[in-house]
Amino acid sequence: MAAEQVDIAIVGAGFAGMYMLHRARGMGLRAVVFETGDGVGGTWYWNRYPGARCDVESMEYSYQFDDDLQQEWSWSERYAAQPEILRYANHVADRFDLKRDIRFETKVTSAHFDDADGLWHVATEGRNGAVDTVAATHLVMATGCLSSANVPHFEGIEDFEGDWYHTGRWPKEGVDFTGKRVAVIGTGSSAIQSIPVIARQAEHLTVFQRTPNYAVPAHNHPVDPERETWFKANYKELREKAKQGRSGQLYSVRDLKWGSEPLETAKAEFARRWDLGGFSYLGAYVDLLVNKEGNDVAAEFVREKIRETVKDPETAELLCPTSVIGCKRLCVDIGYFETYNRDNVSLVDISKAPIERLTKKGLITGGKEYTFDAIVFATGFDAMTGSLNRIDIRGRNGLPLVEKWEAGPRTYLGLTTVGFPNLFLITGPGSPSVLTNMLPTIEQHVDYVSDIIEHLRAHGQKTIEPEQEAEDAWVDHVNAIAGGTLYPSCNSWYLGANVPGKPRVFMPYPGFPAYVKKCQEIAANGYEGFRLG
Ligand code: NA7
Repeated sequence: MAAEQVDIAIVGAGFAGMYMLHRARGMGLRAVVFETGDGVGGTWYWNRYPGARCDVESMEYSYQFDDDLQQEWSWSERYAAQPEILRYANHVADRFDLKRDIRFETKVTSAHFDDADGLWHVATEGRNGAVDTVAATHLVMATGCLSSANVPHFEGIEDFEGDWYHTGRWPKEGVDFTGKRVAVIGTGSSAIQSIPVIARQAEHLTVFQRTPNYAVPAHNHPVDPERETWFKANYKELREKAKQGRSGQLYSVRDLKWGSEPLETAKAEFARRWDLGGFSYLGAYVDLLVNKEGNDVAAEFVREKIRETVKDPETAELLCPTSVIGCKRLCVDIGYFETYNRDNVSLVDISKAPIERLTKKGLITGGKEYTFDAIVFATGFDAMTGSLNRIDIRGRNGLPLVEKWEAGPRTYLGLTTVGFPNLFLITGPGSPSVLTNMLPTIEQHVDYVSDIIEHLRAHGQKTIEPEQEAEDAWVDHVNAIAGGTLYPSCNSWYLGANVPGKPRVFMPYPGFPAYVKKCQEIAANGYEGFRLG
């Protein structure tokens, strides 16, 4: 029997996959979405750990493609918690009747481009191991930037008799830590969000820290109804304004360079922004991720706050990061540093003595065994390329994507890659993606892909892929821009430095909103840099 054929196969039913499906239907195309989970939501489906919350303000972290949708939905808090975001994802899926074209519990195992028929042949594994294939003209990878859990290969993990969890694969039914001795490994954003919540439940919580992280307060609160009304009345203008911002968000980034004000004024500005809460802290000066001197002052301000908050001076010092602030994504916390003042919380520095192995009862570091009932790996993700590389994707002449990307991802605009016709990466490496508010960035990419597909159809063309020269130039450009910043100075997941053996390449493009302008220019010039066939 001939394989089912569709116009677009979409991998992933998070915010990107859902919107792509909606747009595809709007163009009258036959589209199908494959999703490993049994529901929509992507990142917000998997990351159910206690305290999981978005670090972008909820009034901005939503779709804007449909005004009725944004008018009817109400967020309850300044920063929405995971269950509310998941409810929103389901609301959107139901409102636009998306689920009927989403194949849940269906994992894409391979996607091969066939030069002979010009189609993508997508193999899937569904419920009870049922295998299937679908042929598609276009393949859209809406697989998310932080979807592929990074569980370190600790020796002895199979010996551990307690329970262990990864924050990015949290059990749906939740976990009750009451009366338990719990370990959290990692101090990234997921740990910083979950530690205060787990500490309130557990009998004792031990945090194993390899690198301390900067966190600024969320000052979270219920959404003020008056502000909501104002926001909704002005949504159009506010969304437009946000698109002009460095990260696609409304918080103010002053058009002032470090050094343009006296030091005391600068410190007062950091204090003001600390009181506002959230990412606006790094908007005090436009060049804080370029100017080391300014960055040092911004960083020291946070360290002072940590020393003021954490009563035990030794613990406080261990919690003080020394790297560039903002080099790793800034964390937005609710009571994180205060948690270390609790009697049932202790911090173990593993920067010099890594975890040697897991044991039946716990783990060993620095020659000492620590025993636990449960271990939480808050160890992050194989970001941006992990979920693509875990699928056997092959382009022209059977070239595997992992092989092409052996020394790091190579794309044109973070959207397409030479040798893989009609393959589109939503918020892929080489696009601003994780350095921005993901929802508008997703919409921009999906709209762009939709325009490309319409263009192809209108011109009777079947395939699109970048020119080698355009891709090389884009990769060089991304590297040059990132190289001119302080981003490459630390071991962040932006660089792939958190996954042993992963090539060290700065993956997101620090250039929003210029990126959008560039995309528009390319389209206006008849998709310059692309080969249409
Ligand atoms: P992150 O930010 O990658 O944090 C992972 C943490 O786990 C970080 O502190 C790591 O230390 C630590 N880690 C990773 N591997 C190990 C091993 N083998 N031993 C000890 N510690 C380890 O992931 P998150 O999930 O917290 O956040 C990801 C993003 O989600 C975040 O930026 C927000 O955008 C939302 P390291 O710093 O590498 O020394």
